[in-house]
Amino acid sequence: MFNKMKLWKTSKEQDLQDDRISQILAHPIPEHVAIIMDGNGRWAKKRALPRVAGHHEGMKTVKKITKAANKLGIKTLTLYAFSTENWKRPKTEVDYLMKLPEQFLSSFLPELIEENVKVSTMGDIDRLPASTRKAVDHAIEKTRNNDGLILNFALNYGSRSEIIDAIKHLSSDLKKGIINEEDIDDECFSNYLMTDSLKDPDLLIRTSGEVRLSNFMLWQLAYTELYFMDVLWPDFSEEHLLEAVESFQKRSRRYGGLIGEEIQ
Ligand code: V07
Repeated sequence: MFNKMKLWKTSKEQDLQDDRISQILAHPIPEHVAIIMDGNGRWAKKRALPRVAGHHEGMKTVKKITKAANKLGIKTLTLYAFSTENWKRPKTEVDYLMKLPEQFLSSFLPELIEENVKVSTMGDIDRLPASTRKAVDHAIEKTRNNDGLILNFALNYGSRSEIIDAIKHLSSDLKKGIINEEDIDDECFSNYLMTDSLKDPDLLIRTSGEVRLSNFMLWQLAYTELYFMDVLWPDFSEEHLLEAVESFQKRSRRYGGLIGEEIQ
């Protein structure tokens, strides 16, 4: 129990962590890491707290992991913050979730600007409450020219509807003669998705022990390394991120030259 509650590291522990990071930095880092941040409700339940307390703690973890990802030189961090399915939750919980982007940004935007982080979103954000949209649009605008870590929030996102929208848009472009049937291939189709400007994730992490994709980036995850962890999202720490990145590095070393050939 005491160990769990420890909030700081001794200088020896810090040195060990720094060595571990140096080792990691000596090998290829996944450029795009996507995370399904699961287990917030369960974290709260274990403590007899309301579910929203878990979401709030989860938001604090987002800040911590953004800093850690930036430190590692990860180029894009995509976080599944709100799915199209999440509207089915009780109204009080949805209302609380919709306030989290504002809360997060009111305390953290100056640091994001300072750290050269660029905020972006994917999903239908027009359906979010006006105040949430306003805060998110403001953050996107303020970080527009930053060229460091891309912090990409999936908000009101669902992968199947993303694919259907892409097909509708593509078939309309076909009818208009903007593209020809012969032009349609993986790359062409990818340009119609919400991730058109991003490379596909190299590593997907899902916390909380569920081994499912839950309608998240189905097209983009075709060749991604998947890493499922038992830890609940509010308990997810920099060490857990390092563990996932180390596992990614071991797997890519093992496949060696095969990536892009037989294995895929
Ligand atoms: C949300 C906290 C993390 C765990 C998962 C669910 C709850 C950060 C944001 C956010 C979104 C956009 C933005 C800045 C911050 C957020 C929602 C939920 C809806 F520009 N955390 N977080 N948004 N949770």
